[in-house]
Amino acid sequence: MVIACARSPQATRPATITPTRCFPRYAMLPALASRALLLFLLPNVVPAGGRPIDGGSNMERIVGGTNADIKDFAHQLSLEVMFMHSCGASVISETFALTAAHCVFGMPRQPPWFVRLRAGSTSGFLGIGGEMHAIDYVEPHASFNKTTTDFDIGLIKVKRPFTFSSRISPIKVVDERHYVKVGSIATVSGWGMTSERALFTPWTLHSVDIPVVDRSACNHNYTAHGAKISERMICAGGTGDGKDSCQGDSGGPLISQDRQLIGVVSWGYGCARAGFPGIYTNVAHPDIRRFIREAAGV
Ligand code: 4AZ
Repeated sequence: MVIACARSPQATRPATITPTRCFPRYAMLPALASRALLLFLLPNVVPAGGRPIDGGSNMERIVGGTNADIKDFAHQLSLEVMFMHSCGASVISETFALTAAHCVFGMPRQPPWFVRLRAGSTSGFLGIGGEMHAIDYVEPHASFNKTTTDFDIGLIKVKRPFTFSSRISPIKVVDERHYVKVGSIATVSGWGMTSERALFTPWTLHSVDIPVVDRSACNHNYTAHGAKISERMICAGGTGDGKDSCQGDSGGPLISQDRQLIGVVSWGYGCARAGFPGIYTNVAHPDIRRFIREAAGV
């Protein structure tokens, strides 16, 4: 979400460059609450781009994507804080969901009742439907660094197991070191912003196909602006075709063509800017994959 992202602290970056690195969303509760209030007061709000936030099936989703049905993304979850979509997450077992560390960082290990997961629903922002899951505990990776956004992976254990169905089912987590090839197409889904300047996240789940791009080329562009792409990160998109993940997609899944979870939406410089791919946590990296295996048994 736009409101949850802070100016990156690197002093070397020119004043005009402000990558969207997120700090803990939990700290943004008052902003979330006021945004909810605004929505109730303005039922037909139009985001900065001038389009209504919901409507026909041709609406732009994610950035440059299309509407998606939860049945095709039955692993997709919405992490809600105070009844508002906050982050994406993925079902990886009966009791565990995978998300970004920055989505749960700063929360108490056992979060309050109003932090919940919604499963099995296509609608997101102030979502309805599906089943709600109270959270047993959250566990961000111990090495997560909120300045560099390295090790941006976290687990959420639910109190009651997910009831698997056509709308709720686990996604296979890619094996350790089974790195995705540069140039292969991956799919990212979520309820995030449809443009960098949007004010509201959409009602409906959406998805977009993007190519995985070379890390060193990606690092080259980001390094010029004071950010570093570590081996625990995958770059995808940024080809200038207007397709990307954006704020609010964080924590959600990037899956391969053979439907394995290869990435978790993490950060990026704006959304859909040419030369600045979206950055995803590299699930196949041993440090990330081991954490998932040891903490969730998956
Ligand atoms: C975010 O803040 C975010 N364009 C997610 C994805 C991207 C940028 C920011 C990638 O949640």
